[in-house]
Amino acid sequence: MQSLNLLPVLAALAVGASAGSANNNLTCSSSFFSSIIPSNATLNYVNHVPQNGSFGDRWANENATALPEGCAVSVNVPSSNVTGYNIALFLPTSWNTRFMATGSGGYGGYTSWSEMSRLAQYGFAVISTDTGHSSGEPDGRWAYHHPEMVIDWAWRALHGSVVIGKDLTASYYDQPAEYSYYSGCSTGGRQGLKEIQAFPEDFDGALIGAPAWDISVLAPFVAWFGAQNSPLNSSHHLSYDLVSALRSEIVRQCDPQDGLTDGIIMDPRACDFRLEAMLCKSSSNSSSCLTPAQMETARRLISPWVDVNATYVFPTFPLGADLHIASFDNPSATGTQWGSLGTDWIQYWVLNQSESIDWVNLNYYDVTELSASINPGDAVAGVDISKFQQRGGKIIHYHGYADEFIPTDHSRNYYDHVNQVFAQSGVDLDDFYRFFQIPGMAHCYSSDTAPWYIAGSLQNLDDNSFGVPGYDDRHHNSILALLAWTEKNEAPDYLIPTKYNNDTASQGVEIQRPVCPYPKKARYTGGDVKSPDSWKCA
Ligand SMILES: *[C@@H]1O[C@H](CO)[C@@H](O)[C@H](O)[C@H]1NC(C)=O
Ligand SMILES: *[C@@H]1O[C@H](CO)[C@@H](O)[C@H](O)[C@H]1NC(C)=O
Ligand SMILES: *[C@@H]1O[C@H](CO)[C@@H](O)[C@H](O)[C@H]1NC(C)=O
Ligand SMILES: *[C@@H]1O[C@H](CO)[C@@H](O)[C@H](O)[C@H]1NC(C)=O
Ligand SMILES: *[C@@H]1O[C@H](CO)[C@@H](O)[C@H](O)[C@H]1NC(C)=O
Ligand SMILES: *[C@@H]1O[C@H](CO)[C@@H](O)[C@H](O)[C@H]1NC(C)=O
Ligand SMILES: *[C@@H]1O[C@H](CO)[C@@H](O)[C@H](O)[C@H]1NC(C)=O
Ligand SMILES: *[C@@H]1O[C@H](CO)[C@@H](O)[C@H](O)[C@H]1NC(C)=O
Ligand SMILES: *[C@@H]1O[C@H](CO)[C@@H](O)[C@H](O)[C@H]1NC(C)=O
Ligand SMILES: *[C@@H]1O[C@H](CO)[C@@H](O)[C@H](O)[C@H]1NC(C)=O
Ligand SMILES: [Ca+2]
Repeated sequence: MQSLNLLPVLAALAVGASAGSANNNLTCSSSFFSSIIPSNATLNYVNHVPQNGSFGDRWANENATALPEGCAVSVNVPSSNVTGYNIALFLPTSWNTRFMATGSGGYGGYTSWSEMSRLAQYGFAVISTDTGHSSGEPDGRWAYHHPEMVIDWAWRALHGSVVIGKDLTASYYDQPAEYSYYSGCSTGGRQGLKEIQAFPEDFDGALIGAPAWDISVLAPFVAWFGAQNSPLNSSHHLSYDLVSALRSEIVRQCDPQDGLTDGIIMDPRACDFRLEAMLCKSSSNSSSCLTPAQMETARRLISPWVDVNATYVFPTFPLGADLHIASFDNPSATGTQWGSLGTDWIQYWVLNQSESIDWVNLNYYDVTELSASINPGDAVAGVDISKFQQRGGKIIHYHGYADEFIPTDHSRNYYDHVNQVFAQSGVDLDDFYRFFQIPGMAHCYSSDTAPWYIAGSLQNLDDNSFGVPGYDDRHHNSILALLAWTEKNEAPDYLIPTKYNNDTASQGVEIQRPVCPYPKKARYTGGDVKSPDSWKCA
């Protein structure tokens, strides 16, 4: 007889205290799943996984460890006469009666088993899809002349996986999930918003990290950004080291402007940054100052992209973000591999050509307009999410305020657009949708100085700890915040990201500081700056 065994974190939250899988006859077998999958689908495998098990399949980017006991299932579903996608499903024996879907990153095609494990440990029945192809995240070549594959990546595979995944979950436990959730970051964030807008019945709550929601403009922007710093041999080019020096100067000037010199820029938009400080003088150290031609490049990198006839095209990265994506033509740069996010998109998704593009001299304005008008795969998440709101859905949306791949203002623009949609109907966004900017956090995770960890998508501590050790409550753990809001209408008035020493939970907490729902900001009220009690949202 299987015990009713909810995880302590859910019990502490008093969410679903009466819930739990009551079914003592779980059938983790191929014959069972063969009889319940869609008639056009194929069963890839069914595997029982023991407590603390490892698991992965051949579509996984990373294998899962620390899985609870459960059933790992995979199904291949044809999506057109030339395409199909794989669904990975994990059904924990000790089920919390909830369904959870997760997404992918970049143009990647893989099953996210490590992410699934982090979610399964709460007791969720969890799914992930390879989105119908196999590739790494910066690699967009597979889309060339494969419009049906692009549609699968854009939305079809995830939506189909959610619908089928919920059905299989209900059959397996002999009862439908009581709530359905989503957690994803980057492309995963876009996938979540796309679902909310196009299929509002799929989820009751969604945790959306740094979404690439308007990928049709974001992707050309990534190439445009690098082109501003090209070609390599031009007098206006900033070397990798000069890009580092620019960031150091930004941090030097902006950090104290929030009142505390603590290595964290609380509000990059409020910083009055004087680029002139970097101009080379006769006394300057030439390896960390800029010539007038380089000053112009630097100015472009830290300003929004404004093009012909003063048209605003795209926001830039917040002051204090790593700007090395502009060095993507530099073989020594860490950003190198990510440049293809922009150039592959233009070449293979928009222009559909086999010859490479002259990305340095491209007419970016025109190609971006073309990209937006084609909107490959209909991937862009629309801003009318009123059906989701009417169903009572909840959204917690967050974005690192030092994101180096997707400008934080891209999220803010989404939120502001949604606000405009609802302004006419008198709906207060705070009642169902809250947006948090996390100072110092890079793309989806990590910071050297700032608290960043909220157990969000792709967030993983160095010791693979699960949840927010020592602080598994709705104020510190964004998954629990989403459950509390959706199920008990306890809205998140703030979240408290944590930075553990060396990002290792067993080494203890280094700093915690609240982040506030936009447009509120965390204000220092006195006391230990590393304690969340010294701050309040205002
Ligand atoms: C358990 O499930 C199997 C397969 O669905 C079914 O054949 C069997 O009768 C069930 N046993 C009980 C005790 O419910
Ligand atoms: C879980 O498995 C790992 C190896 O994958 C092992 O190092 C660890 O000690 C195990 N944990 C428990 C609680 O059994
Ligand atoms: C996952 O584990 C399997 C079996 O141990 C192994 O063959 C495979 O390479 C692993 N996959 C990854 C992505 O590490
Ligand atoms: C296969 O079945 C699934 C589930 O019913 C459906 O979503 C999908 O469109 C079908 N595929 C094709 C190619 O018809
Ligand atoms: C696939 O279906 C489309 C119409 O939906 C048709 O034009 C095309 O020829 C078909 N391709 C194959 C390989 O059957
Ligand atoms: C930069 O390199 C290109 C191609 O290698 C060459 O045509 C051009 O003259 C060079 N420009 C400068 C300023 O050296
Ligand atoms: C010049 O700047 C570089 C890079 O910041 C630094 O490594 C070097 O020590 C500086 N040289 C002097 C003389 O200050
Ligand atoms: C810019 O403005 C001029 C003058 O109004 C107009 O002729 C031109 O078409 C505009 N260019 C674009 C790309 O919109
Ligand atoms: C490239 O192919 C896509 C998908 O077939 C199509 O929508 C788009 O219009 C094509 N691009 C151009 C420039 O023709
Ligand atoms: C990080 O770990 C190292 C060695 O394990 C230790 O010396 C150092 O104090 C730790 N850093 C912090 C901030 O605790
Ligand atoms: Ca500061």
